[in-house]
Amino acid sequence: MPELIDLRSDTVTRPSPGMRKAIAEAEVGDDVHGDDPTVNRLEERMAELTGKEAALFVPSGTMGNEIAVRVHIQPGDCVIVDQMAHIYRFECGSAAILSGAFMQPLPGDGGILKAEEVAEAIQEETLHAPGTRLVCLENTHNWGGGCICPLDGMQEIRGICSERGIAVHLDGARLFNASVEAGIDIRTYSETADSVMICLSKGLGAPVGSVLMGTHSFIRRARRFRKILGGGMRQAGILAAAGLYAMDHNIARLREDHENARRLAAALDNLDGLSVNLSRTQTNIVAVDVSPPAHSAAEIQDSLAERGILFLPMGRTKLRLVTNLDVSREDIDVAIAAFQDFWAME
Ligand code: TLP
Repeated sequence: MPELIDLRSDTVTRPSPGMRKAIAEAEVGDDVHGDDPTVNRLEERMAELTGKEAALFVPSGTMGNEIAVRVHIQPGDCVIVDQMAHIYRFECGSAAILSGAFMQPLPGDGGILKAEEVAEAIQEETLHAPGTRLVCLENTHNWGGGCICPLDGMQEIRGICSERGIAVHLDGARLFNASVEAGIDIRTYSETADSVMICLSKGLGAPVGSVLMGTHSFIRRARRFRKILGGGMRQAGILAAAGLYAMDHNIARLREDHENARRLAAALDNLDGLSVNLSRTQTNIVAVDVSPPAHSAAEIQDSLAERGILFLPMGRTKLRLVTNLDVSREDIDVAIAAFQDFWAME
């Protein structure tokens, strides 16, 4: 079996020796009592970076998003999302289960919500209809192939929502990727939302952890919901230390992942029966359309796995390959050669 090249997600990375050293040396305390100095440092740094008043370290992006929904709305309130949003599609329906959210998915444009669509969809609460309380944005957009939401569109949505007293939450699982690629700082993106969730365990390579930011009162309530969900961690400084190390070492290098993704995308787009929207391949996700009659997505996935190249299907007719910290430029060339080899066997 050749050595595996794992493109299933950017969540698959393993902590580097430097990160493991930071973990080993972390100062810790009981974070449920607010006593963990490393967690406190991470939360302060993330609040500062996003320009928000406060932050909360959570075990996962899903928990960060779902706590945000729970704090922003009351059961039965309407939440506007794009129809392929992670919060809507890939969090097991938690917004309905945990918050009683009435989700209103909009078509968007490949994952990006359009301001006019949002303005049209907002509804006032009446005797019969639920009222819109929250709009959720996602940047970069996972299902949209890692595409970056244009800042002006986000600002426009924020403006519409502010006028109508509606909160905005930003799922920034990969906001660092957007920031590095677009040259727009995290604070500017964060100004377009009341709350922001950012993952440290995706492109940044930390093993665990995401951070939720908002006002002091928002984070106070979020802390309570984290406890309700069983997400109150104790000596979590060992995890926060990995996050701090990741922020010190792994942000600027995200560009390498983006270049690798573009290289891979261009090569796969050249193969018969595969196509990639190259203009949308802006960060570290390559979303590949598989058109019949060549091969099914599942067949390609299985055959490439036999050659040591791992990735996941995205529905029945798409593949998703995610470049990451543990995949080098040479690995990308090996992956490209494996695809070409499989195609040549036709
Ligand atoms: N996404 C995972 C899978 O769940 C699909 C991945 O491999 O990409 N927001 C966005 C935009 C995400 O892509 C993810 C994870 C999350 C939130 C949730 O983060 P975790 O996995 O930490 O709960």
